[in-house]
Amino acid sequence: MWKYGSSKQKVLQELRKAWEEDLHFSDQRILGSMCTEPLPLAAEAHAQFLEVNLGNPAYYKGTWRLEREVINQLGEMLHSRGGGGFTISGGTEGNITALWLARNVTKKKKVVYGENAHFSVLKAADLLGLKPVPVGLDEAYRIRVDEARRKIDRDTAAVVAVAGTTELGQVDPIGELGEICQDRVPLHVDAAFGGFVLPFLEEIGVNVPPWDFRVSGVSSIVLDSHKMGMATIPGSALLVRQADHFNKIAVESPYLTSVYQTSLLGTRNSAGVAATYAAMRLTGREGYIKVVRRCVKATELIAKRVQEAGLRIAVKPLMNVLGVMVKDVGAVQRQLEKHGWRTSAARHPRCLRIVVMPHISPKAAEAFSEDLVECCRKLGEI
Ligand code: 0PR
Repeated sequence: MWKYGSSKQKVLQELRKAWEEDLHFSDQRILGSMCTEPLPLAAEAHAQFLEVNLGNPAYYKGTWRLEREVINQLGEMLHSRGGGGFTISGGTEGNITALWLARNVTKKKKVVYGENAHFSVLKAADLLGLKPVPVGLDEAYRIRVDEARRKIDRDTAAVVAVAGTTELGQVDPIGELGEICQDRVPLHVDAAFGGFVLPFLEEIGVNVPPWDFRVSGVSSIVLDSHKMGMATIPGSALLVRQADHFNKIAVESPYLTSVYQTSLLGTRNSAGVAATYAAMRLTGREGYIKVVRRCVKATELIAKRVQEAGLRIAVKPLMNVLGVMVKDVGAVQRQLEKHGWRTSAARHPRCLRIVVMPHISPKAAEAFSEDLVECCRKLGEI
């Protein structure tokens, strides 16, 4: 493959072929992904900053300023007062870094998390040598506070709660967990998905349970701009209440323009930072409110249609993730795929998982619910 170079035209043809084999959000058929089509301006910004490496910040003062502005804006949105943070590649890096910090600050050995947590928490535990301590879920698939209270002990390095669970978009009882953890154990909030949804739901007047830095026990929050932020992949941020904690993961980086590096990654994605900045500046709070409102409305429409047809939903959706209870999830997914729809499956509870991202128009949501009901009828689910 590599012996001789090819013509530009040939390479472009090969790329085109691969692109055509992929699915595309713009076809409005994907309801099984937490990502979406990035805003065109975000894509433009991404392309403009391809060579930048924030791992060597003094070379890139402009991009570094964009990063600071993104972090400050997000900090304000999450009611952080004087904390710190930096941009990262996604929820996985955020969860790993937050638990790395917690382990080094506390020097303890266990991580307590709900069975609704994203699997990246298990990756982090494995990498960091932390013992995973899972906690069961309540009837709404949120972490059980009483069980968590019992399982948090003097060896606990961190508790992980989720604001916008991957499977159902639920928010753990973070207010109550915060009271338990306060001044005792770091409480990390995984808002990879919910971070760009919950602040705007709150502004619409939805009763959102407390989850951000207003809960005084919360030590860190991760939120992804490459999900509901409509920026490019990889886009995310880790915010912490106490910036000096970063010293606990600092490594000397003598040949770079910074003396210490406190990020997991060395060469750091920076195009995603410019894209996040562009998406946030262009959209603004009002814009995100509109997007969130539209996605939640479409989710509610699907929930209504399937319930009218006699199907049960896992739990009333708070955000744009919906679980539909069917006996044979795989069979329903395969049938939907024949109509071109891509969905996914959840485990807690076992159900069809539908994520209604900004690329799904109200019309597409309507068409999807009709096909879903029809497929379920055909398969004897209703
Ligand atoms: N935390 C939560 C709550 C998440 O939902 C996710 C990803 C992560 C952490 C990890 O984030 P990164 O994947 O950015 O590191 N949730 C989705 C999932 O695993 C990600 C996804 C996105 C899946 C697009 C499929 C897809 O097409 O289900």
